[in-house]
Amino acid sequence: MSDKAARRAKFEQAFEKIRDELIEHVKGEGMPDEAVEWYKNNLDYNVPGGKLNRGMSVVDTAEIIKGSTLTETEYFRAALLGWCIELLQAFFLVADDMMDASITRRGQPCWYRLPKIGMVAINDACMLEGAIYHLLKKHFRKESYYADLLDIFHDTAYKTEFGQLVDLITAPEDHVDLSKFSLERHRLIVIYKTAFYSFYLPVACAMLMSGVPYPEDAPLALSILIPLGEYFQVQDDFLDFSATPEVLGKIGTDIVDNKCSWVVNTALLLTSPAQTANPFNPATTPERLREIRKVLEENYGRKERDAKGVNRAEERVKEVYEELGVRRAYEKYEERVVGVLRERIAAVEDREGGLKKEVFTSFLGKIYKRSK
Ligand code: DMA
Ligand code: MG
Ligand code: MG
Ligand code: MG
Repeated sequence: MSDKAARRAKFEQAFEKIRDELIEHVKGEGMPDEAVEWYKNNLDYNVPGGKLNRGMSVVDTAEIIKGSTLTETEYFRAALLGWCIELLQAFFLVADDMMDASITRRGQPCWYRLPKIGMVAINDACMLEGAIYHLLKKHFRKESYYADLLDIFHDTAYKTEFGQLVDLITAPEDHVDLSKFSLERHRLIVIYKTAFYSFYLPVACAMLMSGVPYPEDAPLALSILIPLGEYFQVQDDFLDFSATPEVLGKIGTDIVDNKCSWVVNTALLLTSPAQTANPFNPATTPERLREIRKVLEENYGRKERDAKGVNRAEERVKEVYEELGVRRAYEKYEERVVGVLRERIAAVEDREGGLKKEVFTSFLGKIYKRSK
């Protein structure tokens, strides 16, 4: 087994223990067997099957801060915080898939789409969130930083919900208006809906449990982790259109859902009236760029499917994305943003028992050029 696989297996083992604790607790509350079984299925189906980047980052960061291997007790506490972040993520994803009308997630049908589940998924999502606070109380109640830990989870979840709100209301189902979109609006959405919980939260958890002066070091952490999170969601947007569902584990919905994605914003910039040439495909003359703009306006956010179940409008949008050279635009974006991030990370002064460059390079290494 590779080192990476072994680390994942160890982290997954901690989940078994945490899940059993949660199950024992609901049993102890006297819940009927069918409720216990339902909750167990909810946990098993929605929590452990992802990339686990967020959760494992708590362990990795705690280890980097300490500068040596964690003891078994330290490991379990870091893993527990990591699994709390994975529970938060599961809560958001179960709800997100309902709101985005998604079909698959992590290579299996979205939870709400299982015939037996349906709208109960709303309560199941809430229960995944509830589990976090039960676990934090059980394992961290006596710590001096318990209130800070609660605050950071509450504040981060609230920020994510604001982000989801702006994401959803910028993409009304029945009214496509591409003039509402901009890269500024996109940045706001992705920082709130993704960056705080995916990047800042794991590091904040590791800092708290490691006794790093907090919140004094928070601004430094934020100054790198928020742009890193923005880059991560640009990747998510790009993969939504460009990756195959087999690799990605989910079927992209952004075009049909009228989302203010990085991809459509890039296409809109490349076809703006001010644009006289396209660096990513010189064959697209100014005249052709105007035609492409019209294709986007007429086909983006359309839900109709033909008799074979094919959404032709979505296909047309994908064709013009390819013609515009969005893949090359993305490669250029990625090189530029990673260059800036590397510079910022290089300027971090390593602190004994505190934040170090490696905290950030480890994150960047996990996502650079990712394909899923
Ligand atoms: C996800 O945005 C954000 C949260 C808070 C779940 P998204 O809808 O682009 O995610 P996905 O592509 O995974 O559905
Ligand atoms: Mg979604
Ligand atoms: Mg969404
Ligand atoms: Mg997405």
